Amino acid sequence: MAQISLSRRLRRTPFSAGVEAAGVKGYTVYNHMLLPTVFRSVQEDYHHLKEAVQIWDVACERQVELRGPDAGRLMQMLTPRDLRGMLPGQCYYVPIVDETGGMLNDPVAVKLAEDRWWISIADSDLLYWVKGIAYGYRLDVLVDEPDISPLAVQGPKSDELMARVFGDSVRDVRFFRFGWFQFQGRDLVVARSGYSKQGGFEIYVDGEETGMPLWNALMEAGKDLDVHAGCPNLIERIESGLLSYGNDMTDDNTPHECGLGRFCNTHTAIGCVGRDALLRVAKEGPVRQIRPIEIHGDAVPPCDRFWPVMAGDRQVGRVSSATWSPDYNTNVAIGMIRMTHWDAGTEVDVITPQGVRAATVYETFWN
Ligand code: THG
Repeated sequence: MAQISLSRRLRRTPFSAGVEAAGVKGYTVYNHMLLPTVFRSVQEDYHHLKEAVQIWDVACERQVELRGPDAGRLMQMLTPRDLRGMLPGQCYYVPIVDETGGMLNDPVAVKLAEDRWWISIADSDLLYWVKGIAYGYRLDVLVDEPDISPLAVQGPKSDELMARVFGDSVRDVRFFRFGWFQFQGRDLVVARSGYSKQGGFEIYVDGEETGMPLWNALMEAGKDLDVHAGCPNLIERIESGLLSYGNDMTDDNTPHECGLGRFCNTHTAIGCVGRDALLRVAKEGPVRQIRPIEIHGDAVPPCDRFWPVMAGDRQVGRVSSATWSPDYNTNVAIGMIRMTHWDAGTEVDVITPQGVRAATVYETFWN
């Protein structure tokens, strides 16, 4: 296999030295930055994530910062989720849509103060869209990418490890809330969130200097908890139905097609630039939607292009992510399925690179 050539354009992170020392075996590129994908093996990493605690370099979850009197107004222009009830200290998962209602990103919004927000982005260059809106509407707000690098602590033993480094009060942080916690005299945002359903935290590390000291402190404090370097795990995230922007959805999809309707309040999200378009499509409802799909038979190969989903000789959807699940002893997948075949229990065929496989469509994910 050819290698990806490294250069300054493919950004390292404050934790890259620790990731390398831990023996990282694979990377992907996310927001023009290195994101580890495997340490021991994807399956070993998966079992360990469900049993112990892992430290994840997710610095590639870059922040788009909004700062100024119009920050809240700008944030509401970006998303159909109603933000009026959101308080400083809260995080919201927010679909971001363009003027056609197409998904531009699916970040976590972090409300630091009325006039200061972070948008913790998935893999698309959202900064330019946000700057364009701010400039075009002459808003009184600064938009930039600060030097903030999230470090995730994920797994069932996260609370114990975090309490050892940040004190017992970190246990009181509720899901999708954050607090300010000190490490070596610096105040850091610590949220209970993360890209797994095994529980855990995300530490928003400010600048480069604290990166390795924090990494090392967590590794040291968690020795008897079997702490290990980890990363977002393909198997766990498919079982959990955590979507991957650019893989499972693009700007061709509305939030409703992505199953993110529960994060939309399009009627009351006044100011959202995609509101009219979404009100139009939401009236009819989507005609295709994200679904969990079980692909029967042996382990499937990596899914690096759409796999057609067929009903006889008619295409009724596509698979965008798939992998073998050791815990469920079958192949788990995420796909976009037409409404005629999206009911739970519908039998379909998936055209994989290794041939046609029988598959079953479901409505709820595994984890
Ligand atoms: N954390 C932070 N930034 C991120 C991610 C993250 N940026 C990139 C990427 N992940 C954005 N995508 C997601 C997708 C799912 C979730 C968070 C970010 C998520 N979803 C839960 C769910 O769907 O069950 C909870 C949503 C809720 O109840 O509000 O956590 O992981 N900082």
